[in-house]
Amino acid sequence: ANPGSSPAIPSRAIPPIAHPTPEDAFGVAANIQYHAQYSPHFSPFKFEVEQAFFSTAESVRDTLIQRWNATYEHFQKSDPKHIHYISMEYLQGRALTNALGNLGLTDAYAAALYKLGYDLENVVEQEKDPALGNGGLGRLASCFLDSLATLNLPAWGYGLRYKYGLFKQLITKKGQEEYAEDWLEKFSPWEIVRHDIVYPIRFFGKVKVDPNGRRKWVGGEQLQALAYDIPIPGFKTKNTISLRIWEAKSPPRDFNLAAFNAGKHQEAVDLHFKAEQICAVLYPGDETEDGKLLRLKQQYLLCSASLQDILTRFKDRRSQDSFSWAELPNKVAVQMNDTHPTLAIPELMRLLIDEEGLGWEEAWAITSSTVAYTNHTVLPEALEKWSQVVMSKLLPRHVEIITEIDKQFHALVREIRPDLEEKLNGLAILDNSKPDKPLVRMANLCVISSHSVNGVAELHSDILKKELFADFYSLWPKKFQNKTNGVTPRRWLRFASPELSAIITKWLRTDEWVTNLDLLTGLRQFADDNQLQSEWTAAKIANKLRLAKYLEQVTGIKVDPQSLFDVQVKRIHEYKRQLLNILSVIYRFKKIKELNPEERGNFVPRTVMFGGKAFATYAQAKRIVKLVTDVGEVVNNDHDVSHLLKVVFIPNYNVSVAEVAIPASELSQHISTAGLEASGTSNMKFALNGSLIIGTLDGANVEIREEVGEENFFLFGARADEVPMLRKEREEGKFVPDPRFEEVKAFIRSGAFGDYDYGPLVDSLEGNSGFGRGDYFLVGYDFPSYLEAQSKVDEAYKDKARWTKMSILSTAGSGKFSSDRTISQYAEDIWKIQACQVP
Ligand code: B1H
Repeated sequence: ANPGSSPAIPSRAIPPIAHPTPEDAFGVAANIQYHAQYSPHFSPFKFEVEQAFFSTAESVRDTLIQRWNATYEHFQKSDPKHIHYISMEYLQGRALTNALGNLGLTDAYAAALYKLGYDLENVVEQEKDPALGNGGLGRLASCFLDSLATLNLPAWGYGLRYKYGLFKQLITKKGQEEYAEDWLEKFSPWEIVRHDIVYPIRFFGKVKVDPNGRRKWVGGEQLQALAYDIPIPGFKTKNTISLRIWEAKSPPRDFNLAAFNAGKHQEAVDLHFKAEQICAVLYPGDETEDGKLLRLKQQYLLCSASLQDILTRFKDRRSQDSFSWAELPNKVAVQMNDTHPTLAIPELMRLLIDEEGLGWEEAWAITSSTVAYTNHTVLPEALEKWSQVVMSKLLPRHVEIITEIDKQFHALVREIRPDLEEKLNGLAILDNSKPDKPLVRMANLCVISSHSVNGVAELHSDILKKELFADFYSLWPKKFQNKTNGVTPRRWLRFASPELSAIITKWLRTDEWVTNLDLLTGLRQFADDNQLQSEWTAAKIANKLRLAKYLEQVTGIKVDPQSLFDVQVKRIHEYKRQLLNILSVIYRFKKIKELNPEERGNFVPRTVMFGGKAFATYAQAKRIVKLVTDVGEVVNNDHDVSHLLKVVFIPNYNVSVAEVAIPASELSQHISTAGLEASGTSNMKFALNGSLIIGTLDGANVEIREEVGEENFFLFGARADEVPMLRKEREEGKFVPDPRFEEVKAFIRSGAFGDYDYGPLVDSLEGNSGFGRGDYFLVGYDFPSYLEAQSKVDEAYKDKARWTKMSILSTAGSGKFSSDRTISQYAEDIWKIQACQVP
């Protein structure tokens, strides 16, 4: 038997047994009790809330397993083309609420738990948030899986089973501190280990030529990839797909018993430890370049295991006599989530040529019509470039293949576009411009080898065509596409804000919007209706109270639920400009201080919330976190100001925190330097939840503004096409800073926020040139227009009816930003796959 045989066609099958989850509360309660007793994880008769969570999850899992098996059995029979989404990151968030909601079992389980003495709300809080991603890119992958399942598309997600996800962030007097996030501390009830799905993985070694002239990679270190599957249920459909995550394991024979018995304990466990290290931690970079060999090993493990799995299943589904590899692109699509899984390209070539015996031409035709690439950033420091020396050692055969692809690319350009020949140095995969440090450019490999290259918002895709990949675009214009990101309306509206969802359903007279988000436009006609407005405000207040309670729990800070809730949550990065936000908060603080008590009465009270993690070695980002907390310390304890302004840093921002913060927000900040945020996806979640955006014309903001209406969007700042000119003017010493900007910087330098040295942070906003100096991200240039936009926010908030109308219109205009729309477009334009619904 094939080592990776699909579970759907075992040679000795067990008959499926009846559905074990009766759908009434008594039956559900009995099923939960059954698991507490017979799938125990704690001492007998213990049924604390933690055991209640695990038993509830296991009970729900019974239903998921049944649907899951039915789904892949159905796919197996129908043999449709499948999409395989390969991503180094997933930010799944908690699964219980989502699973119950998608299955339509929330009420039954809430009632059952009540009978057993628990509130569903408290039980779901027990679940650890698996944070196997850094930010937007990982969360996008998870939203995509939700949509793939809901749209009944034949799909697999592939990722890695990191033992430790993104670090846990603590905010202390020192600023951000990082701690290991052990999501598997006890275990995850959602992952199912597939002991029969194991593939060999090789590192290092060398390439040997056999007597027939065939090249083969041999020797080196060998280990194994073991599959764990996580069920992804669709909403109101039986279809349930898999997120398959790989764990690195040493081959069993490598536990050296002889050495162990001879007393060499260390030697014996070394190999185990070495293998386990590979998936120990999520690479903690977000748009930074770091942590070399281990990261490359992770990337290769993911690509090799996933492709071996994909090819094994493809072979299983073909009949012996009509088998043809040429069929692969008609049955298999592979999407690479950024360049992190680029090794899928040479690995597919290697498997086809070295293992299956295909010729180069045939393998190339198959590979390049199977793989597609999504670019998520234009930041130069995030464009992956690997050392050829390192890669040749770890993956010698792959470097041979990459070199051949590069050679053929050169020949092609010389043949069809001789005018581009002088640009070949920049377009090539292998960068040999620095002889002592030759590099492999992963993005170029992706563009050259993929049949489709897409950006994640219209502006970003335009920048790819006009700037980053302009010459490639001139070579292959049809390859380039846009697929504006989206978010799942299930998790981000239906479940995160049940109050608002109920109101929407009531006014639209249907809950179809949950799977057809364009229906939200139906709210527009009621935007002025007093009744809807008062219901809308009440729902918002309920969400604000929930967040206020949470903030008090985790920070001890009490906030005024009547104040304007202003939120900026995302990774901390200079280009995202949390600094612009906090500078304007400082300005606001100073102005309030200068007012007399009567004038203060006119001031709109605000609670300004920040959240997000800074890369552990990104000093400037950590200074920003520290500044926000220091400003909070001063502002929140100032008796003249604290009733009008509070500044809160929400610690450990993650999916679960987002689910509380976003529905409570009234204003949200998406204020990156134009041209640098590829899309953003939280902007979509906020708009969907009726939170107005203050933002620049960047990423998906551009499209959100078009959809919600420009009168419902607080726009400011330079446009992307102005940025290069502005930087140049600055270098020429032509920039004249606004006095208010100078005032705020001087105030920080004066030590108003304690004795921490903010010099390097303020310095970065001054001078005339250079990265990190000379205000590369144009905070100073955008500051005045930002303040002006903030004044408009205050004015608008004073008129409650106007604000509520804008909020309703924001939700009403958010239909485009469903990941269902995004995934339908990928399915049709790139993957050429069709729905295959379980009857
Ligand atoms: C995005 C990344 C990213 N773009 C490198 N690029 C990483 C790059 O670990 N690394 O090395 C990790 C992540 N992440 C984000 O993708 C964009 O900044 C957002 O604008 C976009 O919305 C999101 C999803 O497309």
